[in-house]
Order: sequence, then structure tokens, then C-alpha cells
Amino acid sequence: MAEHRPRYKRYDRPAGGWGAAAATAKVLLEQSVVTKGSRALLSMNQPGGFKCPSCAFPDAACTKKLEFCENGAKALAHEATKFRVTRDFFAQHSVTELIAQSDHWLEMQGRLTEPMRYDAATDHYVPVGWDDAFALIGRHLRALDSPHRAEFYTSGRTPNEAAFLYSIFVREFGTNNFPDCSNMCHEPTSRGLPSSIGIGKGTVILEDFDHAEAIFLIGHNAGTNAPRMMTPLVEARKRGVPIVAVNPMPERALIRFTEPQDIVQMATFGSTEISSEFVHIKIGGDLALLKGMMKVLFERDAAGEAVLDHDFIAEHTEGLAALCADVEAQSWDAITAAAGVDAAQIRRCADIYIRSNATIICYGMGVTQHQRGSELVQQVANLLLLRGNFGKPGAGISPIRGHSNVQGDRTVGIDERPAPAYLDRLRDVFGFDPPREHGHHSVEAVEAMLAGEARVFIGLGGNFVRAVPDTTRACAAMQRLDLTVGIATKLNRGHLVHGKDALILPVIARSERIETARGEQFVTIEDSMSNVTASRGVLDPASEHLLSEVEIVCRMAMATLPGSKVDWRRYIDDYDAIRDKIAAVYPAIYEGFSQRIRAPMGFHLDIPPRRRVWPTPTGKANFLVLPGLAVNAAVDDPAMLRLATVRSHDQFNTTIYSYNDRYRGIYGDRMVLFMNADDRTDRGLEAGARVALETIADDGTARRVEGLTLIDYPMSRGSVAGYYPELNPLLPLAFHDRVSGCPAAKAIPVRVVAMS
Ligand SMILES: Nc1nc2c(c(=O)[nH]1)N[C@H]1C(S)=C(S)[C@@H](COP(=O)(O)OP(=O)(O)OC[C@H]3O[C@@H](n4cnc5c(=O)[nH]c(N)nc54)[C@H](O)[C@@H]3O)O[C@H]1N2
Ligand SMILES: Nc1nc2c(c(=O)[nH]1)N[C@H]1C(S)=C(S)[C@@H](COP(=O)(O)OP(=O)(O)OC[C@H]3O[C@@H](n4cnc5c(=O)[nH]c(N)nc54)[C@H](O)[C@@H]3O)O[C@H]1N2
Ligand SMILES: [Mo]
Repeated sequence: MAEHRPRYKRYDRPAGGWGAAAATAKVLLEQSVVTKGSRALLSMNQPGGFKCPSCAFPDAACTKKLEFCENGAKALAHEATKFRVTRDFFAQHSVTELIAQSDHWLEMQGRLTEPMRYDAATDHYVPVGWDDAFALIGRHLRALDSPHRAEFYTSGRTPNEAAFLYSIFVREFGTNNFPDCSNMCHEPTSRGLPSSIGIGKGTVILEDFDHAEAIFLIGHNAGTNAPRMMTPLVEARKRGVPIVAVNPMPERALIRFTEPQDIVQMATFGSTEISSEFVHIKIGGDLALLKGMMKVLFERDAAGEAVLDHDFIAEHTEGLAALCADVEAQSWDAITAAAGVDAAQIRRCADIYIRSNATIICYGMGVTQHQRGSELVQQVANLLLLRGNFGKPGAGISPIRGHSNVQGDRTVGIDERPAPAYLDRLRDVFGFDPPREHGHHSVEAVEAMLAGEARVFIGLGGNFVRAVPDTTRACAAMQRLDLTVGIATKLNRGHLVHGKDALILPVIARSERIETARGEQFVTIEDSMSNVTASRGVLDPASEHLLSEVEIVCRMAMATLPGSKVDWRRYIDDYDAIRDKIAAVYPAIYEGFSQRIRAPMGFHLDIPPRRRVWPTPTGKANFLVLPGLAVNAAVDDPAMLRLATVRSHDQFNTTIYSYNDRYRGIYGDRMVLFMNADDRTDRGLEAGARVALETIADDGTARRVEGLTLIDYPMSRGSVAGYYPELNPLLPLAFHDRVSGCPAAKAIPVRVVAMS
């Protein structure tokens, strides 16, 4: 692997703008797809076209303007790339050779072209026919002494149709082992919010941004991870709406942004200031901030100001007294110490919130990836409930989801803890008895592999071994399996850390056409704001040997379940027939799916709290208490720093587009540690020094990552940041949220060690 040294160049221009336009052109050039890629970009997020394979932010396609961003263009260019991984490639490189390559190198080799099977005798992947591949999967699965010995992973790029069929196949096979990427992402939203408001999804739609009077962005880096979100944010700022950004890193796009679609701003090199208030929170300090704001609300209300929405609270909620008692018990000293911000700023935030008649709170991984992430999400809901910020225009909670269809996959059945009523429905529609016991989430799946209980891993998309915590242990766990299957567009580390038998099954990508015996088919996705839309690829598949994800799922099922009650053959060709079954299983939201999806903009799935209907056991929204001010276990070590593992501007999760991170000023390397200069000098370290990080954990496992370069960066004190997935070896498997299983990837307790 090449030795990299980072170059650091302060980025003090606004985010977006010409830098984004230039980066779009560059990535199309690098992947040699300027004409093909530019043509495809014109169809991205347009009615009749395909949905962006990058993030899950909704689009406003009816505006007729181009609806893509720099990072959507990168995702597309890497999917539409002219480079190919062929049988010759695998003949040239043994697996041992490939595994020594970087994630970036693997990604840059291009699209997978035909099914491959691992050959232990030569340590090479060799071509295998599709029929033989499915037969091998069927043989392994049928040989298991229990269906619970298989793990069926899903990544959130998989469309509804494939995910739904996969959930049927796996349940007919007999398990609820559905680890998925959501388990490491917005699971605290999915598991935490239902106790608060009755549903584990956001309540905001795009139009609400036009009516909001204040917007809070907590722990989310919109300019990089949901760049299309910058458009409504810029528009809100132009209307004078206050935006409060809460982040331990002063992310560039949260400060100033040039809207690449604003011709005047582009021409005049203008930009819009994004945050009116930047809260430089300590990692994990958000709970204290939220409680501080609630304390101000209670104080001012008690003093006679009409701050709380008493009518709403009386009619729609329960639990106010307990929340009030908990919040009032927190002292200002404790709050400011835990948040790392002063009381004056917390009061200012509360004041912005109080002045606004309609507030949206958006949040991302900075909120969810903590040991009490689910309960932290509930505190966000508490703050909104206090002023009735649900069920009115311009208000609500807005988790900014990750993968483009991660929310949809859960809606259509990728759920390791399915509700009994849904299982009954499945039984009635399909005529088999689905398993009732809960299955494994991602962390439990790794634990089952480590314990030798799991024998087979099938990954419908994604890069499991690189995405999960504790890389070293996770790799060892994968290598113990009898069979690993990677269903993918691109070669990744997950295919190289494999079981005794292993398959790589290449798929038709989002931007590509799916032709079946019944003609061209389209798939559907559900975005972060519960809009369901059609996605129709426009490009030719990267190779003639690719299959659609739907066909792969059906043929795995046919090879595994000879006596199946499901008409798999039919679904291979007819995606409306799949949608009809989705409608039958979820009539309340998906009634008439095949017809309604024909509307150019698709349709919106009902979110009851938008109507002030709360599907909780009591029929009310609940104020919930999370005692204290900490969202992670205390660590008794004065040298301890909290490490957040974050994404650069040039990656999509485990896919590394380049070694640069433009907005943070990093060029040529990802092995960096962002640190406050005062924290650095306190430890007697030089800027630019080479250091190692060690996890502080008392579980008997030493975790260390070496070769990081220290970058002086305006981090909040005690907080450091570095890149995911390189730093995943530091994250202990056991360090996760108990409610949801979500790894606490934003708050790893570490110490910095100088290296010579
Ligand atoms: N281009 C691109 N787009 C993506 C992705 C990608 O990798 N690349 N990934 C997709 C996926 S799957 C997801 S889940 C989303 C992720 O999108 P984000 O949620 O933005 O993800 P991260 O970069 O992990 O981190 C978010 C922010 O949390 C901040 N943070 C860290 N700790 C704390 C804390 O304790 N409190 C607060 N308030 N903030 C904190 C970090 O500084 C960072 O700015 O993006 C999706 N979109
Ligand atoms: N330390 C740390 N760990 C984290 C996180 C963090 O912030 N910090 N974030 C977590 C989060 S939020 C997430 S969502 C997970 C992400 O975990 P995953 O979803 O497992 O990872 P990705 O990198 O998105 O998966 C990329 C692979 O998906 C395949 N792929 C791409 N497009 C398609 C397609 O259309 N179909 C199919 N079948 N395959 C496709 C390609 O082969 C590519 O290599 O990682 C989690 N891990
Ligand atoms: Mo995610």
C-alpha cells in the first residue's frame, strides 16, 4: 500500500459553489464517463428516471431543475464507471494479494461483471454459473441444523421490491436474522421514537422547510452527506429563518454555502451564511444542551410567559411532570460542563426556539451513534412536544437518513424484531408460519459468528465486515463461516474476508435498465421523508451477465425452498406483482401501490403524528425521561478523549472516492486525527506528529490504530475526530446502545500515544 502523508490547507471559502461544480466534472472524467455520466445525470431524480443512489434526502423534482449534487454525481460516476472487474482480473490477483490493497484501490477497479466462486486450492475467485451459484447457496442453507445459523444482511441501497421478497424468503426459510445497515445508523430513531410519538420515522416533509420559523441541525453534516438539503437551508436563511447548528466540528457547509443551482450566487461568487448560531458542543453533550433548553422553557413558563403549548400538552401528551422534575434537577453547572458550552448560549438557543411558532429539528449520526442514542432521540422529541411542534406546517422531527432506501427496506420487512400483527398478516397473505422469535441485529450477528453459532452470511449489498465495529474481531468471525455471499455492484473488502465457500454475485445497479420477460421493470424507494417514488434506470447494465437484485433473491429462494408457498418465478419478471403483495401485507399504507406509484411524483406514506394521531399504547405522545446528562458510560481516565468517526467529503460509507476532504482542508490521506490545539499541547504533542490511538476499554482486548497524523482543528475540547471505516478497529462491539444495538461510533473513549 502506498504511504500517504496528508497535506492540510485551510478551506475558508464557502462550501458548494464552483468547488462543487469542478468536483462533479472531475469525477466524471476520472471514471471516463463524461458523456454517459452527464446524460444519466439529466435523468437522476426526474420523473421517469432513476433515484440518486447516494443519500435519502427527498427531491423536489417537480421544479424541473437539475436535482443532483456533487456527491450524487460521484455516486453515479462510480456506478457508471467504464472500469471492469473481469474473470481475468481475478485470474491475475489472488485473494491474498487483493486483501493487501486499500479500500480505495478495490473501489477503483470498477464494476463486477460475472458471478465468481472462491477456489481454496488456488486462492483465487473463479467464474461460476448462476445456476451453480444458487445451488451452492441452497445446499448450504438446507444443510444447517437450524435456520438461525444464517445471517441475512441488507444494505440500504436495495429497493423495496428486492427487500420485501428477501424478507419473505428469509422468514419462510425460518429466521428473523436480519442484520442491516440501519442497525448501525438510524436504529435509535426506529426503536426510540415509537415510544415517544408512536412511529419510528420523521414527521417532516420537504414543504415544511418553507414554513419553518427555526431549524436546528444536530449532529449532521448536510453539506457532505445530504447536499441537496442545502437548497432548503439556503432558502430558509434567505427568508431570515434562524438556523442553529450543533456540532463538535465547525463543518464548512454549516457556516457558509454557495448554492450551485443559484446562477446569481455562482456568477458573483456570493454565498449564504447558514448557521445563525453555531453550538460547539462536546461529543455527547447534546443531552445536556437539550435539557438546558428545556430548563429555560420551564423556568420562563413558570415565570408567567406562555412558553409551553399547554393545550397541546393536555390534549396530546403524557408524562410532563416526570420530565419537568428530571430537567429541573439538573444544575446549570453540570449542564454547561457536560455540554461544553456556556449557559448564555443555551439560553440563546432556547430563545430562538421560543420565538419560533414552527420548529424543525434535523439530526444525524452525531445524535444516534451513542450508547444512549435511542433515548437521546426521545429527548429531541420531548423538546418539540413542549411547544406542540408536531402536526402543523413547518414543524416536526427530521432524522436525516443515510442510504437512499434504508427507510423503505425497514417499512417492507427488513426487521429483526418484527411486530406480531405484521407476522400474522404475512401468514395470511403467503400461507406459511413465519418465525416469531426475534433475530439478530448487526452487532448480534457478529457475536453469533464469533461464538461459532452462525455458519452462513449473505449480504444483499453493503460491506458488512468494514461497516461493523471491532474490525479485527469481525474479520476473524467472518473467516470462520462455511459460506459467505456478497451480492454487489463493486468489489469490496467484504468479498475478500470470506468463509470456506464464498460467492460474489454481481447486480444491475440503480442507474441501469432492468429488462425481464415482461418488458422493462422499475423499482421503488422510500426517502427520508416517507415519499415513495419509482426509479427506472437509463443506462445499459455494466455487463450482460448481471442479474437484478429481485431475480437473485427469487432464485436463492427457489434453490433453498423446494416446497415454497411463494410464486417466486412470477416475481422475477413482474414487479407489479411484487407491489401487489406489498399492498396486501401493508394495506394501511400501501393500498393500490401499483396504481399510485404511476403518479410522476409517487406518493407519501401516512405518518400519523402529522395528523396529531399517536399510535402508542395510550394513544398519546409520551414525554420520556433519560436520567442524568450522559449518553455514554463515564470513563475514569484523565487522558481520555472522545473520538467521533466521521465521513469525509469524498466517500460513501466504506466506498472511498479519494483521499481528499475538501471542506476540512485535507488532501492526500485519510489517516488523520482532528484535534483541538489546546488538547494537543496539554499532551505535549507537536502539530503534524504521528500518533497512535488506543481504546480505553476493560474487556481484555487491546485495540490500537497507528500512523495517524495530528491536525490542529477547531474541535470542541476533549473531542477528537477521524475517519470511518479506518478507525473501526477501535470501536468495541460491546460499545453500543442497548435499546437499538446501534454502535456508539461517535464517542469511542481513546487515548493518544506519540509514535516515533
Ligand atoms: N456523500 C455521502 N453521503 C452520505 C454518506 C456518505 O458516506 N457520503 N453516508 C450516508 C449514510 S449511510 C448516512 S447514515 C448519512 C450520515 O450523515 P451524517 O449524520 O452527517 O454522518 P457523519 O459524517 O458520520 O457525522 C455527522 C456529524 O456528527 C458530528 N458529531 C460527532 N459527534 C457528535 C456529537 O456528539 N454531537 C453532535 N451534535 N454532533 C456530533 C460530526 O462532527 C459530523 O459533522 O449520510 C448519508 N449520505
Ligand atoms: N465507525 C463507524 N462505523 C460505521 C458508521 C460510522 O459513522 N462510523 N456508519 C454506519 C452507517 S450509518 C452505515 S449505513 C453503515 C454502512 O454499511 P453498508 O451499507 O454495509 O456499507 P456501504 O459502504 O454503503 O456498502 C457499499 C457496497 O455496497 C455495494 N453496492 C453499491 N450499490 C449497490 C446496489 O445497488 N446493490 C447492491 N446489491 N450492492 C450495492 C457495493 O459493492 C459497495 O462496495 O456503516 C456503519 N458503520
Ligand atoms: Mo447510515
